[in-house]
Amino acid sequence: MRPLILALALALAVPAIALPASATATGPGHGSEHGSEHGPHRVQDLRDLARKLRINIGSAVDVAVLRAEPDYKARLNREFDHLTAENAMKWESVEPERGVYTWQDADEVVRNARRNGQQVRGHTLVWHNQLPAWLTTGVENGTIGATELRQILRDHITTQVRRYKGQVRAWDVVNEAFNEDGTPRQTIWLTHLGPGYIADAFRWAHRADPHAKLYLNDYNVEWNVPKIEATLTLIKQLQAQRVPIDGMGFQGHLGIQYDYPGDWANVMRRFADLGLEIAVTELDVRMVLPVTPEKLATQADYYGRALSDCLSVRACREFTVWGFTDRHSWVPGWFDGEGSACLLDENLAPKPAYDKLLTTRRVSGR
Ligand code: 9MR
Repeated sequence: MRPLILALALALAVPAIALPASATATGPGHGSEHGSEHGPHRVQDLRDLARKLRINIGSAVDVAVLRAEPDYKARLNREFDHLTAENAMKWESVEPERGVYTWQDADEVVRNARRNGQQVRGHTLVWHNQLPAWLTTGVENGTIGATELRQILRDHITTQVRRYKGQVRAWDVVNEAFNEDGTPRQTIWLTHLGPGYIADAFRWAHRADPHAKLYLNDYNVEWNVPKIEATLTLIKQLQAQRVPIDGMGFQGHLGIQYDYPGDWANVMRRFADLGLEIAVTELDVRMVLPVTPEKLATQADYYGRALSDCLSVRACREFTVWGFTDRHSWVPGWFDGEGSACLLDENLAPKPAYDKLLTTRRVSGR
């Protein structure tokens, strides 16, 4: 190849992966100079929206799909500026055998984010689900006692947070610590280490990456009063002990068969008033199948309200959905007869909820 042609080929190849796709999606064909909804000010996609709203808009990523489906990958990178590994950073994924670390999938998420100018939420360090069998069995049969378990948890947090130091913006340090009635969830952590495991986890994570934002994350905190109060009380206790906690994550697994959590913005504000950063970390809005235009309209309303609620609280700076296409969503596998929870359908066509988000604007105060 002659040098000029080689240089041209390189120039064409490199920016294609280095630039967010939205940056290349302007120009002829994408809006005219005449203004209106088709004009240059029209919001092009979710990344464009995120820039205009000055928040991050993210999605959970399924790494196997990221590798296997180019249209999924292209769309993810075009629409989102923040990523969460749906499963790849969970303990059973990164250390399936004791001392044997399998970072490939988690690395892939971080690498994809670096190449596409996306930030990362690390999910999750301390949880009761998706623990490796060697750990749960060892605790059950007594071969792993409390002292060793504490050491194992400390090593896990330190190793994982250090590995991604400077590359993970925010960590879900402790996930789903409470029951629906506000009592602490009886996990192996609480049972064997006592309630101090939460403060320990935040301190260990902070030592491993002092700049990462450290979050408590949970579901139903959008509306469930006992859970809200218990979580607020815990955070105040942690702050009184100078535990480095930075944020509260609201998962936001909603369904249109239930009322929209109308008090959500106020709840976010109560956490923000404690000085915390706020994130919507796992939003999806499921419905009882079959899909109808009416249900899609209601779903669009829920997505739009969730974004508006986040925007109405200055501290809310990340809005992440738990998957962006109905082709790959956890919902049908978990809720019999329910589905269609995402912004795009199986063919990656935008649903009304997607269009609703694009038209959402900032409210006063930000
Ligand atoms: O979406 C995840 C699904 O693929 C897993 O099978 C499941 C196992 O527990 O976890 C799902 O993600 C959960 C997240 O990690 C924590 N909040 C609830 C999410 C949906 O169950």
